[in-house]
Amino acid sequence: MLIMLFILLNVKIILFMYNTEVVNNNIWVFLMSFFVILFALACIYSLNIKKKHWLAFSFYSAVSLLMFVDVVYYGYFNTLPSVSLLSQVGQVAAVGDSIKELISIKRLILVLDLPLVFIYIIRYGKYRKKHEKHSMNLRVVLPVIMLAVIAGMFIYLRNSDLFISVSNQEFFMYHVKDIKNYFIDNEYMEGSYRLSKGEIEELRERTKLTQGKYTAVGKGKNLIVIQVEALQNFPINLFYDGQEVTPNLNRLIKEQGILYFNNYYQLLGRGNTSDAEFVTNNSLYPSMDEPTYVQYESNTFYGLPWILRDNGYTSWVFHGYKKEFWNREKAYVNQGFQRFLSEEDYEFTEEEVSGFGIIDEVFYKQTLEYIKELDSVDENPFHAFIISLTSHTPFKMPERFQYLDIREEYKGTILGNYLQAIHYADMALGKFIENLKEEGYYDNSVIAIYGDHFAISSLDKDQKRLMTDYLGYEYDLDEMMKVPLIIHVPGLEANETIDRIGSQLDFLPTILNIMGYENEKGLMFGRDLINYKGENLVAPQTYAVKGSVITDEILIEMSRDGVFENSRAYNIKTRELLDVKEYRHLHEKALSEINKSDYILRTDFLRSFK
Ligand code: GP9
Ligand code: MN
Repeated sequence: MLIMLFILLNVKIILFMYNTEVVNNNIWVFLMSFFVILFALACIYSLNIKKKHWLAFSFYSAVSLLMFVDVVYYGYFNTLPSVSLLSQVGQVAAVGDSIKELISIKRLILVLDLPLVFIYIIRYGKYRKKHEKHSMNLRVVLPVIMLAVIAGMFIYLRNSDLFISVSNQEFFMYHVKDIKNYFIDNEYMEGSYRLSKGEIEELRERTKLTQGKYTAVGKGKNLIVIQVEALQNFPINLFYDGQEVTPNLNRLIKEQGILYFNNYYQLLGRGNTSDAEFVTNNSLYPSMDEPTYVQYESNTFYGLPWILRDNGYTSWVFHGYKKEFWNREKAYVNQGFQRFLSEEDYEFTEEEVSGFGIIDEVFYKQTLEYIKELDSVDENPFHAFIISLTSHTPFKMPERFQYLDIREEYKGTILGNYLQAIHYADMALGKFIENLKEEGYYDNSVIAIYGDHFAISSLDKDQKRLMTDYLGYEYDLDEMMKVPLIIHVPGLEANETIDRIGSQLDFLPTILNIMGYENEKGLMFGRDLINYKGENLVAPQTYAVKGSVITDEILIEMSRDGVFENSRAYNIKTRELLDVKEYRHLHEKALSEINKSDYILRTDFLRSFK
């Protein structure tokens, strides 16, 4: 029976490696898993207990289930999960639809056999035991030999440059390392990484408001920021069989007073939508341990809501879903929002719900009423941060909200569904902007609209193929992570498309320049995309592993195994592959920026910063 489990587990190692796209040092990765399993089963075999078949089955089930969780998580985030995420399991039910999409047979197969093995053990477990009467010596010697082999391999890897690569990819080593980091990393970080005086000064300089193009054009105006769920850049100006996918946004982009940033990227950590919010409002990198709103709920922040409040504004946030989700309700307090209008503040019928929550049309309509209330708080301008929801993965809109004619071949595909969903989101947003105009808010408010993150993954082979076929060019990480940023500035006599590279990290300095307010008590890692003269970079940590970089010219996709030399670099415009070694300085710059920002979060630096 143990032999059967041993064989099955080896098959599962291969499935795990396939699903998690192990690309480097495969033999080492396999051998390590192989010997750890052999060691565990040998230990069980050597025990002198009656129910050892159940112990073996428990081990087998635990490994199978964890592998399954790993590959499902990998399917979405392109990285293995960390134990620190256990605090987030409560959110699983809410994202049920998204998870269902990920449970394909190539992943499910890791656990499908468990009931069969269970039945097999009930029937034959006891019987097999009689045949396992080997000598005591063998029982002891076998685990000891295995342990020696594992120790030997470990020491060899430790002393070679294979260690990082293998430990980032191999099932057991990854989880042991992750648990170790979880318990002792904090101490390590605080003790060993410090921001030097020079670095703090450089950040302080970076954070200052300098007079430049469009500075303070929006001063004294309201600020309405709309974060649109899963709005990518590719649907902008796209026609599907002659049908305009986002007609309202396209029309808006052409109006006077519009700045359209068409090379703008998402920058997420573990908290998806909520990290897009966090990064946008604070110009700090998101945490990679837990959603930033959870891990640093009670830190001191000095982002957009606080800065505007210090300039007389009242700052409210609106989102049509449960207030506890992503820990928003608690986190918003230290983010600086004075009131959070969540699902419970909206009225809706069952018909007015799609997928995740209240449909955008109903949400925006009632939000407008709340905005009137916000406007009447005092004579000063207001700040409204609005987070939409309907265009959420898997984008399955009820028939009554599907307005596009989708060709048979795309019906039911993620692209077909997404086009319908984003078309609906655009329609609802268009109505909202019309209503803002009617109520007189359009002319006295700066309005910023951007997407929180991607909708269709270039890391999923099927989705990548579908998108590449449809778009007619390779759908790669750069197109996947690109979201539009559109800023309407009343009184601005220009219409400009700004195509320099930037990300959500750059939103705060960019909008502060337009609004004309200085960040006096915080630090910002982003750049004002209108005035910054130097070379900007985008340093993602999810979907592309930490250490990846995007600049105006190139994209470095850090290797899955964490070894820089194994990474891929290509020219964004020509797609020509480049020698990654030439770009180490960019990679190091990205790491250093992330680490500095991380230090600020971990030490709650802004609490005592002056
Ligand atoms: C839920 C919404 C969706 O409130 O923000 O979150 P996501 O699943 O995109 O992170
Ligand atoms: Mn989202």
